[in-house]
Amino acid sequence: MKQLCSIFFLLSTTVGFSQNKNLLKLWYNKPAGNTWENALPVGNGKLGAMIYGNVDTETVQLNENTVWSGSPNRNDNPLALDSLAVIRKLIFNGKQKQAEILANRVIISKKSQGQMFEPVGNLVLAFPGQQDYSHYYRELDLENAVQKTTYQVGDISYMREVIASLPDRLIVIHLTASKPASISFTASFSTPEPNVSIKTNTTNELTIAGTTIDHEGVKGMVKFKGIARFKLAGGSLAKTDSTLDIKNASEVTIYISIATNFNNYHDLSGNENERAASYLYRGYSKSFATILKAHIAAYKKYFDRVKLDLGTTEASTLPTDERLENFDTANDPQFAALYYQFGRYLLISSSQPGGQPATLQGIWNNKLYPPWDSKYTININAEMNYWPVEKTNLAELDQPFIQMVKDMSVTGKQTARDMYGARGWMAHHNTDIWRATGGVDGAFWGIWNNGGGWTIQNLWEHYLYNGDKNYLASVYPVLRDAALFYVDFLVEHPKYHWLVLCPDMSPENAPAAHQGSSLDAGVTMSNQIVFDVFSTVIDAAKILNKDKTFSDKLKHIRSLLPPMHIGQYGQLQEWLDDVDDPNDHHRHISHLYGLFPSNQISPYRTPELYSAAKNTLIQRGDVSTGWSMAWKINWWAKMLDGNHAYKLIQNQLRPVGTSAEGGGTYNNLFDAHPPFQIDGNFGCTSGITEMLMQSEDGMLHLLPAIPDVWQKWGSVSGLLARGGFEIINMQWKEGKLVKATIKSGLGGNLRLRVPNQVTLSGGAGLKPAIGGNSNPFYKTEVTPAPIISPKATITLPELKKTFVYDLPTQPGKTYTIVLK
Ligand code: FUC
Repeated sequence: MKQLCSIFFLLSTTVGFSQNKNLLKLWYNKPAGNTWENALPVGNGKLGAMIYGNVDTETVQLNENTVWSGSPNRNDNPLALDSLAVIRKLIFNGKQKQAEILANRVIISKKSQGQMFEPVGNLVLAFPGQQDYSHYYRELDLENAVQKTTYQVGDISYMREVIASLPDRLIVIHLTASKPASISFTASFSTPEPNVSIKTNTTNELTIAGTTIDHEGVKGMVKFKGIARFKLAGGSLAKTDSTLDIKNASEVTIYISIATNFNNYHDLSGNENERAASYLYRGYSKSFATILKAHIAAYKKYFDRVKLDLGTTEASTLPTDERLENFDTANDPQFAALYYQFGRYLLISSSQPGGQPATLQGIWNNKLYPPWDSKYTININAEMNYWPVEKTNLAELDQPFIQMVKDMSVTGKQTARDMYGARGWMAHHNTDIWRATGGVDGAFWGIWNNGGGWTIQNLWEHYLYNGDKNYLASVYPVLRDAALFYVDFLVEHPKYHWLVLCPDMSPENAPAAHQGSSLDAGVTMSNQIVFDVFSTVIDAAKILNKDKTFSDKLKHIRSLLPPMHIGQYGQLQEWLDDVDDPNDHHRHISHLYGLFPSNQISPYRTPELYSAAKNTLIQRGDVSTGWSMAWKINWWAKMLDGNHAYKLIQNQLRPVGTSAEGGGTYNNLFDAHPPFQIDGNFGCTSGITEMLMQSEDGMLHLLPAIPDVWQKWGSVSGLLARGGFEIINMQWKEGKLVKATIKSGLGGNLRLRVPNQVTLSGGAGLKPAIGGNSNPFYKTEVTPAPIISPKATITLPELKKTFVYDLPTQPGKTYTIVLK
C-alpha cells in the first residue's frame, strides 16, 4: 500500500509539473552579457549562431561550417619510412625516449599541425534608448529549435526570435514590438578575421566578405560571403558605408546567408557570392511565419523521435542556470532529461547531411585561434560526438562523419604508403577539413596509428542499425583498406611473438617506466581496435560474399594479436608489460575502449576482464575533464552500475569551476573540458541512453543501469537498437520493466535481457533464451582468454538477476511485452 501511495504521489506531482511549458527549454532571467558561454546556440549543420540576448546591443555570433583556415594541403613527413626500422628497434630494446626524439624529427609533421575552424563574425544590433528595461526573459526552445528574447522598455514589449532554418539554410532574426513604429536600431558586422571587408550595398544589404587566414605555412584560401538583408514593415532604412540604420519599424525580419567557395577537401572552386545570394533570395521572398513553420517541421522530424520522461519536480520551475547550480542536491530528474535532449538538439543543429561533421565545438566558435583548433581529434573526441547518433534515432546525422572517413580513406592512403610503406589507409590522431592524416603535435601525442581503425567502426555500426547491404557495399572498400594497412604494418614482437603495432601508444598517456615517453608496441587499445577492424571486415566480406582469401588471411592474423592482460593490481593492463600505476588518474583510459564503445569486455561473457576493467575504472577515479567523465558515464552503464553513472552525471552537471571534480557545465549547458568542448555533451547523451538500454552485448538489454533516483518511475520512447529494433515505448516502475513496445525493423530473433519476468501482451508466453542468439546483428566475437598476472586478485562480479528471452520477430511488426 505504501508503495502504491508513493507511486501515486510521484505520478501526481509529475502530471502537475509536466504542464509547465518550459520543460524542454533552456531559459534565463538575464542576458548573456559578455560571456560567450552564456549565449544560446542555434544551427542547421551549415550555419551556426550564438545569441547573447543583450538588450541594448544584441550580438549574433555567426559560423559557417566550411570557413576554415588554410587550403587543401597534406602534412605527411616522408622521412618516416627510412627510419621506421630504427624506431621499431629502439622501442623493442626499451629505448623509448630515443625513439621519441627520432620520431619527433621523422614522423611528426614539419608542416601544418592541422587547420582551424574559424568564425565569420558578429551581426551587432544596437538599440538606442534600451538601456533600461524590465520583464526580461530569454529561452532556447529545444522542441522547436527557436531562440527567443523578450523584454519591456517603458510600456512597449519587445520580442526577438532567432532560428537557423534547416530547409532554407539561413539564419533568420525576427523583431517585433507591442506598438507600431517602435523598432529602431543600427546594424553592423564585426569580426576577428583580419582579411575582411564589411560594406553595405545598393540593395540595402549589409555584407561581410573575406578570405580565411594563413596558418602554419598553409595559405588561407577559403573565401566567404555573408549577406544580411532586412525586411521592414513600416519605418525607414538608411545606410552608411558599413552600417544600416532602421528607424521606427513595426516589424523587422533579418535574413542572413553565408556561403564559401568550398566544394570539398581538395576543391575550392565554388562561388561564394553566387551561393550566398541564391540562398538569400530563395528565402527572402518568404515571410518569417512561412520560414518558421517549415523550419519547425523539418526540425521536429528529428527531434520528436525520442522522448524521455524521468519525472518532474518543483525544481524544474527555476531558470536553467539556477537548476544547474542546484542539481547536485536538488531532486530534479527532469534536468537530466533536459540535458539529454540538449545533446540531441546540438547534434541536429551541428551535423546535417551535406555538411561538415561536428567539430570539437560543434558548429560554434568565436575565436580566431580556438582551443585545439576546434578541429577533429580522432583518438576519442570526434568519435564520441557521434555515439548518440544511431541509438537516439538520428541516423541521418551520421552522414558528415561517414563522408569524412571516406575522404580520409583517400588522403590516408598516401600517408600509409609514403610514411610506412603500407597498403591501405591510415590516419594519426587528428584531422581537419582538409582531411590531413599526418602525425601532429609532437611524438608524445601524435604517433598513434588508429585514426582509420577507430573511425571505420562508426561506418560498420551504421550498418548494424540499418541492415542496408547497399550501404555496406558502398563503404566496404573503406573498411577493407583500413584493415589492409594493419596487415602491412603489424610486426612480430621480438619478446612476446605476437603481431603488434610499432611504434604505438596508448593515447596521450605514458607509463613511468618509459622516462616520460608514450611510445610503445602492442598497447591494449590498439590490439582491441585491430581486433575489431579485422572482425568487422571479415563479417562485412561474408555478408557481401566477397574477398574470401583476404578474410581468411585476416582471421589468421587476428589469431596472432596479443590477448588482453590483467595486471598485478587486478587492473586491465594499458600496456603489454605490467607497468600501470594504480595512482594514475589520467583522463584517457583508452584500454577501456574494449568495454565501450567496443564490446570485447562483458559482464556476462568475460567476467574476469569485466572485473579487471572495473578495477581500472576505480583506480583511475572519477575526477577528470569533461569528455573523460562523459566516457565514464558510458563505462559505468556498461558496468551495470546506474548509481555510479549517475554520480558522474552529477559531476558533469554543475557550474564549471565550482568543484574539484573537474569538468562541469557552462550556463548555456555547453560541456566544459574546460574550455568548452562539445564531446562531453554528446558523450553524456550516449551514456544516459546506455543506462536505459544497451544493444551491444549479444542482446537487447532493457534498463541495465537505472540509478536509485530514477527507479520509481520513468518512460522513454523512440530509442533504436542494433538489428533495427525500435523501442516505441518503454515504461518502468519501482525499477521494474512494466511495459515495452518494440518494433522490429529487420526481423530476426529479438533476444531480450530484462530486470524482471515479462510476458507478451495478450498472454502468450515468452520463451526463455537458449544457446547463441541467431540474430546476425547481435553476433559477438570471442576474444582470446586474458593473460592474468599471478599477483592479481580477481573478484568475479556478482550480477543482479536478470531474465533473458527469445522472441522471433517479423520485419515491420510491433511486439508488446508486459510485467508478468
Ligand atoms: C585530446 C585530449 C584533450 C582534449 C583534446 C581536444 O588531446 O587529450 O583532453 O580533449 O583532445
